[in-house]
Amino acid sequence: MAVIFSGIQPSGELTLGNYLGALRNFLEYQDTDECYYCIVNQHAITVPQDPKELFQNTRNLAALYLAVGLDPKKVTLFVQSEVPEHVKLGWIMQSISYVGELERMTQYKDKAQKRGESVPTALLTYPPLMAADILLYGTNYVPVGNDQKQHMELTRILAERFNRLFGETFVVPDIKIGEGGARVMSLQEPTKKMSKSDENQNATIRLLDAPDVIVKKLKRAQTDSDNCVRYDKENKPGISNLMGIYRAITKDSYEKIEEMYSGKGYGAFKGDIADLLVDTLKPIQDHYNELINSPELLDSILDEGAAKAHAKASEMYRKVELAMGLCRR
Ligand code: AQP
Repeated sequence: MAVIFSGIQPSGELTLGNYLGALRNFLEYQDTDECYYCIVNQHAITVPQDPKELFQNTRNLAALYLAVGLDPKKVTLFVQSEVPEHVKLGWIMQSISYVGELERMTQYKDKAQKRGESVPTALLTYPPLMAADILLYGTNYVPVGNDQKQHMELTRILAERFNRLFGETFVVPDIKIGEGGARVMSLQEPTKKMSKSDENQNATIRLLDAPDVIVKKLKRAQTDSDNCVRYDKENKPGISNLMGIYRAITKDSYEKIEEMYSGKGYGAFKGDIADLLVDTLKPIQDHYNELINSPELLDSILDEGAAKAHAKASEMYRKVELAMGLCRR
């Protein structure tokens, strides 16, 4: 039985990218493996958050984890800030990380650029905290979207570095990018990834978007002018992104999609993707609405999850303290 860990930030309403790249793939492991799924609220504060929104988004994300089908009897679902070992090990991971390697992270460069002069230090030290999240549980596999590949490589480097410096302590984890988990791109700027914190509402499909909103956003999605459904990421990024979404849901090959829409134009294709998304998201939305109205149930699941995660994480943290001499006895 492998140990699986992954997390999502409660930094806004989840997108189709979060679903296809991460959340959907979490389900694959719950029947066979030891799974830890985390709401990484301490990562969310690496950029400014409104406290009331963060509080609400944390609960909403817990409800969404369950709404897609995660079973709290099978997986450990918890909030990062409720298990103090995450930041404790995060600090230790910072002590073995180099500023240069953190500055090279694409996510840091992208997000720092948007903050001008006021770049929070935590934005730079996000990857050591992510490494801590993963390494605390003896994780073998981390199901994430392809955008997290660089952070995962750094996690592996930090685990190996620690083991070399202080003796064999951490399992060196592998990334698992699910089928169809390739990057989902913005509907408005298809060379940029779809992100839940994007302020342009037309750029993202949100998991809780109403059917008419999904139809409208797809109609407005950027494409090119030749009206031919053909996969060409380089020259036709908009339609290729929509084809990627279609393929991730139906599992149809690009060749098959091209054949099906030959001579039909973008309008028909966009209409069919809208229908497909509405049908895919409807059961998740219905289940979500039930759960979000059951606060006591959500709290008891998260309380139990935090207790289980803490028990496991504190064992690993103790090993780390002993290995580093960071204790009296
Ligand atoms: N566009 C995407 N395509 C595929 N996978 C994606 N993920 C995010 N966007 C896409 C995957 O979703 C998981 C959750 O990521 P996160 O919330 O920890 O941070 P993120 O990658 O920075 O996601 P966002 O939506 O872009 O959040 P913000 O806007 O707050 O930074 C990860 O597994 C990620 O790979």
